[in-house]
Amino acid sequence: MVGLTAGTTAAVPREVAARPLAQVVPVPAVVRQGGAPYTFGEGTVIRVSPGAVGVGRYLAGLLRPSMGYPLPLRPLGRRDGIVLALSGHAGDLGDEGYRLDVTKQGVAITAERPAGLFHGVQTLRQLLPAAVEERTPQPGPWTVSGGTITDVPRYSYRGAMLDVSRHFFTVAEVERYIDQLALYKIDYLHLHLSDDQGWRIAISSWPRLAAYGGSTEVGGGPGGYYTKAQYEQLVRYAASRYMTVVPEIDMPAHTNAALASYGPLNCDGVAPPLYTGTNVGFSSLCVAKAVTYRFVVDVLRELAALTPGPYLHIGGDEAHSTSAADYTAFMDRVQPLVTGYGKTVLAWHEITNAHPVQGAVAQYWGTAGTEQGVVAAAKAGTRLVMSPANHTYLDMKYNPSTKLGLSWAGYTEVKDAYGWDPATFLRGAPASAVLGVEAPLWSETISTSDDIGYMAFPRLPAVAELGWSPAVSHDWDAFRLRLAAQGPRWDALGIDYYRSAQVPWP
Ligand code: TNX
Repeated sequence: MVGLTAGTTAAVPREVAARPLAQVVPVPAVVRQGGAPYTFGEGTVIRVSPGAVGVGRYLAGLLRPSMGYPLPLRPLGRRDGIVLALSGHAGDLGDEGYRLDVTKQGVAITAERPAGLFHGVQTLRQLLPAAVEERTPQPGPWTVSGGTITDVPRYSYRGAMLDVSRHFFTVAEVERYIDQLALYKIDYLHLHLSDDQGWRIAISSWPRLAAYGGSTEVGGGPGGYYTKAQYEQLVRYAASRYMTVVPEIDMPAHTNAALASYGPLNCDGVAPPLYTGTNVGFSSLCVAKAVTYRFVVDVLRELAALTPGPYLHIGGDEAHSTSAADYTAFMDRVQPLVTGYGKTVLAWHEITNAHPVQGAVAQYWGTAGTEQGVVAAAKAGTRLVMSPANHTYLDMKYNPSTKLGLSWAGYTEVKDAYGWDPATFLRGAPASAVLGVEAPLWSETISTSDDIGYMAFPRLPAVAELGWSPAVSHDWDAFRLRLAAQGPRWDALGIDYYRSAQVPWP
């Protein structure tokens, strides 16, 4: 169905037939292929309900440069062209589901909420030829197969994490990743804002955190940090893609950048030097000192005020330099501060060694799936975001010759990223405890947008599909074919993806 057409100079092969409606990642829940296809033209309009203007503008912005059509926005009326309609009543589609109907007259996307329309638009985008992603006029034709898709997510939390601490990423670089994630219906962006190597968010009451603690990164580069205005810009940009930012301040370990910025935070009162290496587990806040909690209160208060989303992530991982008693005391004292600011506690799964507060969410990053403390906490009501490192860690090397990345959790090919079930991975934990999945990208070895693209693609779409598509649709042989069809799209988007030999790229 994809063929090279003589005379096409574009790098993207011209597609000569409309693709099947199921050739989408994540695969939709229900697909009924049939009936006449729709072909965009000079006269195609985008009809929107009043609540769908934003999504309509976004769709027009995606399609106009490559199609070269005016695609004006119009109010709902005749059901021709592209229709983005909010149903206005609660039903089976929920907060994020959508229905997409393709007939000879047009493409109608219906949802209960704008987020559902937005996800439907991503499906429509993937049903169009890859050349639609180019930013200059392309030949077309722009045809979508006839039929109906009804689609709802398996999990409400489908996250991606970017570590902006080990290497700093600019607002533009993060926004670029947000756009790439949106294509796969990711709805949470977890920003790892602090670690030993850098503090990346301005805190007014403790200004040296960013000004000094943010002044370097792994390898000794200049680092950087987000001003409050820049962070708010990221939050807004993510929201425009129906994505919620989850900010993380990692505590009590992974805190060298803070400890270097303020001597009094150290038990001996002496600030250590900034750190630009890649070891973990050597730093700890001073659990016994009162100033530690003044610091935590100020940081969480300012971060909560900047963050409209429900979660504050407080880290809690790899506290190898904090005694078990201190760890428990610290986590138990800090969690109520988070809830006191009206936020839900999210933390790495070691929090289950302390006492997770009511409503807390533990992010599981183990590899074995047998950690009994986490299982017990899940049985007692702690909810789980699943990020098993040997399946979802986008910083793991694909194979021994991958230039970027680490390998402590094993080499992770795309088949490994796809080959697990979030509901059963942690054996003995109730499936109902699982809130969703997340693919973290740690950045010890990652420093550019190209690096992000290479490590995230094609594995991020694999994890995204586990988070969105129904468990019964899980099928590696079908997935790899759908994934293969994404390759030309990534080429058009300028994503330097890993051309895994496991995938039959066109
Ligand atoms: C473990 S997983 C870490 C990070 C590292 C990562 C590298 C977790 C919660 N902590 O500090 O960056 O491994 O893969």
